[in-house]
Amino acid sequence: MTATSELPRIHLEAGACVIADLHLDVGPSGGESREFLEFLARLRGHPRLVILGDLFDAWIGPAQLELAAAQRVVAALRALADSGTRLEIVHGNRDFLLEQRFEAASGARVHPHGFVAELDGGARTLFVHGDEFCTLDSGYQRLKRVLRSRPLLWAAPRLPRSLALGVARRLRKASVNALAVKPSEEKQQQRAAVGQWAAAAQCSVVVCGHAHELRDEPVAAPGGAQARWIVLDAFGGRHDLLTVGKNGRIELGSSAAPGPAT
Ligand SMILES: [Mn+2]
Repeated sequence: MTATSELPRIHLEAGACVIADLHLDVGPSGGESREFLEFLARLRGHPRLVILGDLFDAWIGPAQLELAAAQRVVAALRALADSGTRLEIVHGNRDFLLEQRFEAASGARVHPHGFVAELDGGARTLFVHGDEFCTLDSGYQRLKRVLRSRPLLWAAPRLPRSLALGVARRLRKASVNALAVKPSEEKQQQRAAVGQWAAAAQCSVVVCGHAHELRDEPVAAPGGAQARWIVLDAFGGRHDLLTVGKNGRIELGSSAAPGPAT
């Protein structure tokens, strides 16, 4: 578990929007990402956009920036950032190689482990991708530690481009196959882990993605406290958008209608 005291703190103002799990294919045969680009156009005037991980279905490092499908998305993010909307992007388990060169090109800030948000007059809220809570899947957690270890994070951007793209293609195939079957209990997010994170971060609300399916329910935190646990639908689902309203109110809605900027 990441030391929650080291997570960055961000003030999320009224009008801030949060989405997750777009899984855009920005590989050599990647598409237009049209729904996402249209959503970005609707967001003009909003103070901030948070993307809670897995924006891309695979990101191999800076070499990805050379591909046309990636350039389209990065340029659209840049245009939104230049218009005054701040962009905060959390690593998912599929795009954890997003780094400084992506930040420089897109105008987004990347937060590898999530962040703690302070809402106007509202609750301290923890924003993470959500794979942290799959604590019974020990094979996955072990792999995650290796994949995000310093030597591998150093080596990944230095792989020959053709090799890296091959890896990305195979990752994508594995992901499409994995989405077709409902994960077993041990691969799912564990309520107890959500409660522990909420308590450790001193947050009364936890927002994440990763499971691709809406949840909005109470969880027990150690010490008898309760927290609210929200999982957003994957982008394109009915409840794929969280908006911060007046006085830090959390509103769930659809990316098809993001509502007014404040
Ligand atoms: Mn994920």
